[in-house]
Amino acid sequence: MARDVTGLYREFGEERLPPGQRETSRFPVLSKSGTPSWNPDSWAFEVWGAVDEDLTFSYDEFKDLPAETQTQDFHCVTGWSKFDCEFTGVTFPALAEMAGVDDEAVHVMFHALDGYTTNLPLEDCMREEVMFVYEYGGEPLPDDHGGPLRVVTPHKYAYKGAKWVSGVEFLTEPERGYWEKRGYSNTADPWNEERYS
Ligand SMILES: Nc1nc2c(c(=O)[nH]1)N[C@H]1C(S)=C(S)[C@@H](COP(=O)(O)O)O[C@H]1N2
Ligand SMILES: [Mo]
Repeated sequence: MARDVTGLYREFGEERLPPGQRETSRFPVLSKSGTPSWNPDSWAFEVWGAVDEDLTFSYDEFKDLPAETQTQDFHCVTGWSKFDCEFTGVTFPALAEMAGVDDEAVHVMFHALDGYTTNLPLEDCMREEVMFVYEYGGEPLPDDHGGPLRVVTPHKYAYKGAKWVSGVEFLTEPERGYWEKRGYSNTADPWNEERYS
């Protein structure tokens, strides 16, 4: 059973569709460069930085972790939103619990196979809706949408969700990721239209 978290907009605004967004039933692909290839035998996902224990998972190991399925909305900073996406994966708080986050950790950097990075304050990550996703609609996540593993951040514009995520770094100081260094908003609240900075 999917957990429906599409009501989270009530924390941020009156309307489910954030201002300036248009609803689409398509699922467009947006990437800074092409879709990187990955080898299921050597692919690894790593957790490091301000944690008790660095972690490494193979694809099979990651898929054996306790998972859940959520129905979420998806908001792209370029103006389209897709409602009711069904994502399966591991929640950020569950992963943080496994690693044991240090008291000094305040920020998170997500790293991806295409060289992309994106950052969020730790408290914006410690939400059940922030997930490491490997299935979309009950099928393996398509490569164009970030397969084998991507992050989703339904309370933020989607550039905060790294496709092809290869690692999570816990930081003791804020840092900026790829688009955050290039003029996209560091905070990215769709209901406050924090698109550019
Ligand atoms: N690794 C990586 N993740 C990324 C990007 C990227 O270029 N590389 N683009 C971001 C942007 S700007 C958006 S809008 C979403 C798009 O996700 P989609 O292609 O599944 O729609 O992925 C985000 N995550
Ligand atoms: Mo985007």
